[in-house]
Amino acid sequence: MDLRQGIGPRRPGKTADEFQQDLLSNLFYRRGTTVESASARDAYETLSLTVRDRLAERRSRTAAAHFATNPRWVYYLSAEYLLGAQLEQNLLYSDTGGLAAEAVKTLGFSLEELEDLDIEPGLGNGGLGRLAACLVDSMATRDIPAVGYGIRYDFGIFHQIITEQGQTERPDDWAFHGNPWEFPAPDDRQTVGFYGRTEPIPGSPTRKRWMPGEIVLGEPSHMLVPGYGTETVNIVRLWRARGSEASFDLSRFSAGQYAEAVQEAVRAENISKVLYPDDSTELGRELRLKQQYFLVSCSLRDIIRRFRLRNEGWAEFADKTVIQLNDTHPTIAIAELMRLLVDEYEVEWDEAWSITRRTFAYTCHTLLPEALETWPVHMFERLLPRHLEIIYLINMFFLREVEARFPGDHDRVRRMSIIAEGPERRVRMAHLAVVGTEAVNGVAELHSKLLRETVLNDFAELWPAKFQNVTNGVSPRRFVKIANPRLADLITEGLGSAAWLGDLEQLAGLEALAGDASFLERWRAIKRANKVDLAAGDPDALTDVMIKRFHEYKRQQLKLLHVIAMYHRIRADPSADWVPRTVLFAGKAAPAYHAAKEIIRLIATIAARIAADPVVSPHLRVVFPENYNVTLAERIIPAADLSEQISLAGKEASGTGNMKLALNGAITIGTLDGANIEIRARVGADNFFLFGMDAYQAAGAHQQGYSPWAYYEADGELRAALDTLRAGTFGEAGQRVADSLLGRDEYLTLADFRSYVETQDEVDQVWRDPLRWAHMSVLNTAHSGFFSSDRTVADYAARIWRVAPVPVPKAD
Ligand code: Z57
Repeated sequence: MDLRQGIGPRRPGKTADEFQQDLLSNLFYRRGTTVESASARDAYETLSLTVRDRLAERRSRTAAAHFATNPRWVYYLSAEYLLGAQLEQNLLYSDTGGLAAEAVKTLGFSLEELEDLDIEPGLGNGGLGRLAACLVDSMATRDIPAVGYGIRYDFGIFHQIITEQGQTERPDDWAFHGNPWEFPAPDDRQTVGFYGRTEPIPGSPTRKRWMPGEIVLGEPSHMLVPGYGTETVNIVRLWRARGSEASFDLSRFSAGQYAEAVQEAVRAENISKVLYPDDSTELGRELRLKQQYFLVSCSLRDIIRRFRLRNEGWAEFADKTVIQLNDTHPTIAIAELMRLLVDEYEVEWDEAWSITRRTFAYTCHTLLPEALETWPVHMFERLLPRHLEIIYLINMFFLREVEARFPGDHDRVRRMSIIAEGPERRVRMAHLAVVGTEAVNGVAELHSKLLRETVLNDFAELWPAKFQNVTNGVSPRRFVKIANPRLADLITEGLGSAAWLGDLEQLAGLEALAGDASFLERWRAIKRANKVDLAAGDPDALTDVMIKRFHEYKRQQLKLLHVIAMYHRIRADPSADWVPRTVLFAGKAAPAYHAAKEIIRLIATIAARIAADPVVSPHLRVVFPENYNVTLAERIIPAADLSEQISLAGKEASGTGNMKLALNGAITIGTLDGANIEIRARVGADNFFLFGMDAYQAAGAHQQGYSPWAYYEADGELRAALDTLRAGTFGEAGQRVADSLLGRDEYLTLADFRSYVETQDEVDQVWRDPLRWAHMSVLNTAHSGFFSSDRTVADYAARIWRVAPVPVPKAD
C-alpha cells in the first residue's frame, strides 16, 4: 500500500523563476545567510543544493521504480572512485546549466567562479578509480539498477607539488569546506568486527562463532549518480569508520587521561582516514587489509538489508544480485558472504557456496605480478581468523576438484592453490577471486588474452567459459561535452543533433566531414583555442602529452630520451626548420616509489634547463603542470595533438587516457599494448603512429639475454642521450635513471628507442601538413565511438551481469 496516496513533496520547478526562488530559499533557510552577505562559498553551496534537489527528486522516483520492480541489482565494489568535480556534471545531467548561470548572477557571482570552488573527491589513484566513476555514470545512463560501494577517505590522493627537486606531497583534505553533494545516512550504519578468535558451535561441523576483538562502526553517506538523457539517479554509497560508543573509555576520561580515553576511537577512525597512494603495486600493510574488509563487511550487510526489503529467504539472492569486484581489493567479500550465510544465517555450506559463486564476478586490471595482491597468512589469521578458516575450506574443496580433473598433477595443484606455500605462506587474492566467482574479465582484448595464456592460464584451462573480455570505456559526457565544449558544439553541428552523447557510435558520421576543408579549419581552430586556454606554451606548437601515473612500465623515461635527442639535434643545428613542440608531462608517483620520483625530478630539471636555453627554447618546451587530477585532465586532453601511449607491450592492461585523447582528436603514438591495439584497429593504421615490439617479443627478451648495452653501442643518438645523463648534466636523478636503463632496463626502453624516434620523425613530417593532420585527427574522433563506457556497461550487462534496464517514469 502506498501510504502517500499521491501526496509527495513539492517538486522543484523547471522555470527560471522557480529556480531563482529555490536558490534564494536555499540561501536563506539552508545556508542561513542573505543576498547582501553571501560569500562566493555561500553561493556555491546554495547553488549546489538547488541543483542537488532536482536530482534528489529524480532519485526518489528512481527508488520508487526500483522498489516496485524488485529487479536484479548490480553492486559495484571498489576501493577507489575518482568522480571528478560535481557541479558542472550535475548541471549538465539535470539540464539546469542555463538557469543556474542566470540565477547566480543575482547573488553577484558568475557560474565559472563558483565552479572553481567545487570539490573534487580524489578517492582514487588513477585508471581503476576513474573507470569506476565512468561505469557508475554509464550504469545510470543505461537505467541499470545499481549501487557503487566505496570508502569515504578523509584524505584522498595526495596533492602534488612540483619543484626542481621533483615531487612533494601534501595532504588532500578534499571535504575541508564540506561536501554539498553528499547525503549522510547514519541510520544505515553497520558494525564491523576485527581480530579476536573463533569457537566451534556444538553439533555443527561447519558453523563457527567469531568473537571479534575490535568493533568499528561504518557510517554511510551517498552521492547521487544521475544518468544522462534518462530519469534514473543511482547512488555511490561511501563508508566512513567511526569508533563505537564502547570505544570511549569513560573510566580513563574520569581519571583525567583524556587522550587515552579516545585512543580506541581514533584507532577505529584511522581505517577510512587516507587512501593508499599506490597505483598498480601492493604494499601488504595491515591497515589496507582492514580497509578492504571494512568496505566489504559494510557493503555486504547493506546489500542483504536491501535484498530483504523485497525478498525472503535465500533462494533468490543470486538471481537478484550481482556483485562486481573491481580488482582483488574487495575479494575478501567472497569469504565474508560465506561467513554471513553459514555462521549467521545457518545456510548449509554447499548451498552457501552455490549462492556465493553465482553472486560474484571479478574484473582483473593488471598483469604485473607486483599488483596481484597476496596477504601473509599470519596477518590474515590475526585480523580475520574466521575468514582464514573459510578460505582454507574453500581451498580444500577447490583443490579436490583440480585433483579430480588432473589426477596426479601435483605441480598444478600447488600452482593453483589459494595459499602460496613457502617460507612465508600467503593468501593469493586473485586465486580466491577466480574460484569464488561466476565470471572473470580482463579490460582489453590483449589483456584478457594474456590473462588466459599466462597469469590465469591454469584457471582458464579448468574453466574456459568463465573467462571473458570487456574492453574499458570512458564517459563522453565528462571527457568530451564538459571537457571540450567547443568540440562538442562542432560535433553536434556537424552531425545535426546532440544524440551522439548518448550513442557514441554516431561519431562515425564525422567521417563524411573529414574531407571538408572548412570543417577541418574549424576543427584546427578549436584545438588551437583549447591550447590557448591551457596556456602551456605556444598554441601553434605540436602539443605532445604524456598524462598518467608515473610507473617504469609506462616508460616516461623513453619519452625523456626522445626529448634529450631533440635537444641535442636542435643544439647541433639551431637554424634548421624544427617542428616546434611542447612536451607536457603530468601525473603522480607513489610517494615511496623512488625510481618513479627520480624520473619526475629529472623531467623538472630538463624542463628548467631547456627553458633557460635560448638556442633550444624557441623550438622545444617541456612543461609539468602539477597535481594531475580529473579536473586538470579535462583541461589538458582537449588541447592535446599527440597522445603518448608508450608502455612496454604486454604491461598496460588497457589504458583509458588513450581513449579520452583519441576521442578529443589527439593522434596516438603507441605500442601494441592494452586498448591501443583496439584504438588502432578502429581509427585505422594510417591514423595511428605505431612503434616498438609486440607483447610476445617483449615477453621473451630478458630470457633471450637482452642487453641494454648492445643498443647503447649500436645507436649513436641513444648513446649521446645516455652519456649526457651519465655525465650528470641533468643532475643526480639523470645519473640514476641512466644507471637503471643500462643496468637491467626491465621495461626494454633502449630496445624500443630507435623505433620510437623514427616514428616521432614521421609525426613531425605529418605535422608539417596541417590539413593532413587535421584529417587524421577527425578520423580519430569519428572512429572512437566504441570507447564509450556506455558500450562497456552494455557489454557487462549482456554478458556478465545479465541485467535488464528498469526505466524510471517521468514526473507527471
Ligand atoms: C590501476 O589504476 C590499474 C590497474 C591496477 O591493477 C591497479 Br591496482 C590500479 C589500471 C591499469 O593499469 C590500466 O591499464 C587500466 O586501464 C585501468 O586500471 C582500468 O582498467
